[in-house]
Amino acid sequence: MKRSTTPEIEVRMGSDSDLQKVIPAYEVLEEFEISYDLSSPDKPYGGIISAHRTPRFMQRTACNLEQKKFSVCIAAAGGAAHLPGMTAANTPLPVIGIPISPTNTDGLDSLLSIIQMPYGIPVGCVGIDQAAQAALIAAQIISLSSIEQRAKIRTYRNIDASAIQPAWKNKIGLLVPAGIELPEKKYSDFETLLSRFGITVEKKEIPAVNDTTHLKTVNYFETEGVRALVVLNDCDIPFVAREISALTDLPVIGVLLSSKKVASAPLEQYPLARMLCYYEGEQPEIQPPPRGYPVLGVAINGLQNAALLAARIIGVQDTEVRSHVKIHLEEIAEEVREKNVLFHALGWNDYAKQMKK
Ligand code: RP5
Repeated sequence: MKRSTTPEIEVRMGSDSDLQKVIPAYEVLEEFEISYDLSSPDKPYGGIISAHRTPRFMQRTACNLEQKKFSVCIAAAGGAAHLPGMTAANTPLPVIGIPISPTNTDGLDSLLSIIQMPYGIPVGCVGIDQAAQAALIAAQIISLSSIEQRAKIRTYRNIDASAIQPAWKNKIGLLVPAGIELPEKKYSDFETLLSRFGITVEKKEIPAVNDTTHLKTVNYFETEGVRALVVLNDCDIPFVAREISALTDLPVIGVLLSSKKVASAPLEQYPLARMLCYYEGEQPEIQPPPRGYPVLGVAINGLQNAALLAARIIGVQDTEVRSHVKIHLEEIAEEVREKNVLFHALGWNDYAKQMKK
């Protein structure tokens, strides 16, 4: 284990019963010699931290992650998996959630608890039990400014390592597969939100099914120096983000758009689960590459949180963007406080009436 007084990644899990499933994350971090956690006996960071059973410890350590110079937090939890979300609520760092499948469910409860975050507090969620993917994306995020480290990751993931461009623009790429409708208003809200963090976005349409255009588009964005890709998916084509993630070491954020309710289904047919993980029986062209699919999923229709997650990712290297993330967190807290003042001033009845207007 690589120890350092300023580790880069914190790995927290809700219970020691999660440990077996988290081990692949440690293995990937060690493979890339990335230091994690702080094991001082009085003030440890990382390890077993429960959002429910040790709420104050969870909150104190989450609040101090930035000051302790961590760059990314990986948080694993199962069942009513609140650890990633509550950690993200207390830090401006990107938080990657690993939904753990508890022994008596298939993990859909954990996935939904982690991914369905409300506006304002993004968590990037990997597939159920996909701990290695979480560590890979964490490695990708902290390596964006190091050509050497990026080459190492790309070689490990079987991606051409000779074609690395220094990713150094406050810009992201948005990939819209054919057949997925992105209303103009949603796009302009996304663009406006990103602009508050000093981040620009370029939109490109791509075919829904993988062909050479996918690689060309990814190469274009890599050359352009973007620092993350946001890829849209829908219930019929929930795997585009995964396909894109197989082509690049840029962090890929997957958003599932749906105008209808996403009906519950067996795990292997549930679009959110499929967006993040390969299931047996899918079309042969989407076989998992040797190192899987490092995709960070956000809530259904969570385009705004995708923007906020991208801002947190860019904020790892850019202190100005990080400051904007902190200001934004304060603003959304203030909005809730103001609503509560009005709620008490009007009473529940009139408050409900003015909400309908
Ligand atoms: C969650 O509850 C943990 O992350 C774990 O997955 C689950 C069960 O915890 P134990 O009862 O096994 O400690 O908070």
